[in-house]
Amino acid sequence: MSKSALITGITGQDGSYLAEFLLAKKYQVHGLVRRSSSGNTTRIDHLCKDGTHDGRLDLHHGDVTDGQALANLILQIQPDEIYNLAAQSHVRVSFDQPAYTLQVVGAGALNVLEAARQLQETKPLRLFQASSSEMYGDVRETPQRETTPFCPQSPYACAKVYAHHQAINYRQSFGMFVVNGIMFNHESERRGETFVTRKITRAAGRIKLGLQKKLYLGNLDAKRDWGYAQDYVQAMWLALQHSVPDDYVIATEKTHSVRQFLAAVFRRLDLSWQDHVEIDQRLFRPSEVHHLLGDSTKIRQTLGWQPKTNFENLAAIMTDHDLELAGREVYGQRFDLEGA
Ligand code: NAP
Ligand code: F7E
Repeated sequence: MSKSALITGITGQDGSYLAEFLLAKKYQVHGLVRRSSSGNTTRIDHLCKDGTHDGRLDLHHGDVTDGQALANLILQIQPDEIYNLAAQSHVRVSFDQPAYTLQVVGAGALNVLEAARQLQETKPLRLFQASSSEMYGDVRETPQRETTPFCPQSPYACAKVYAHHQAINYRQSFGMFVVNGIMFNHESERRGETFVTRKITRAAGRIKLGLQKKLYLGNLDAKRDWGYAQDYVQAMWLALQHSVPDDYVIATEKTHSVRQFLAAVFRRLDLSWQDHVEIDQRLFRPSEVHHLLGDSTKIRQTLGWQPKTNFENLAAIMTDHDLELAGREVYGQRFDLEGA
């Protein structure tokens, strides 16, 4: 019998790749989708076409802040696995909407855990909680590993710390199979356009084709351990297939600055970033996380996971994708790098 999984946050970057990954493994996939007055399913629309995946994708309206409805849904669909990816995931925005971020990221995770606990009374299940390298914040050691103390620097990171500890608490108190994946930054051509990597690749493609002139950025000195989202959803799945639940750092073990990402992208398009980038003080954060670098020894040794996509390839994949997107704005059809 095939397994079933519920993905909260299925319309997001990771949720859409995870849905593809699980469908390819013949799972029955359930996705929680927020009601929206305009389309929020663009990343998964290709999975929803009639006849694809033998009807193994079911979407359900819901919201992780609505605990009762969420519990009803989980008891109804009885998933073997739950991936809690739902979040207000933008760190800068969390300073403007701290209480909302706490509701979704913190209380939302608690609602998922509590619903899973109710289901576990009649059926075993496994739960992945999307934890974040932002929890390390003002880092206490480098590289950061599972035992590194947290020092969060934003409302988002504080809420993730809460969810992380609740996940451990449910594992210890109720014997539940709950895994925290402490994921370092991971990007893709599906990354939201206000995160720095995608903001850069979108702008660079448009600048190359004369659609815009300037790109406004904040702190170029921040360093991140950047990986590719498709590699990270494989890690999520692997973590739930292991015999015991545990917490894992998921990272590439390489760090680069925003400036280095910027240079890689503009170089690929034969452009000079210095001609186009302006620093806007409004894009600096009230409190910055300066330098993140993960130590993923545990997941590499225990689960055999390793990332397949390095920093240069990530920048290239995103740059080429967004040049083509800009090309469609100009030509309304497929556009190749060769033609740029
Ligand atoms: P994302 O693209 O921002 O997607 C977030 C998803 O959560 C979207 O599907 C969004 O729905 C949904 N969502 C937001 N509020 C919700 C609510 N109240 N109820 C139900 N769903 C809600 O994020 P991502 O990059 O895929 O990240 C996935 C998870 O990993 C998040 O928990 C994030 O915090 C965490 N994480 C990400 C990274 C990273 O570098 N990407 C690193 C560490 C941890 P809409 O489409 O309707 O907005
Ligand atoms: O910022 C700097 C900014 O917003 C990266 C989320 O997925 O990863 C992500 O959080 C760095 C920061 O991602 C701009 O100050 C400069 O130092 O792309 P970001 P993030 O804050 O690292 C973690 C692991 C998560 O868990 C989160 O959910 O880039 N930066 N100039 C800028 N950042 C943005 N967004 N925009 C700028 O113009």
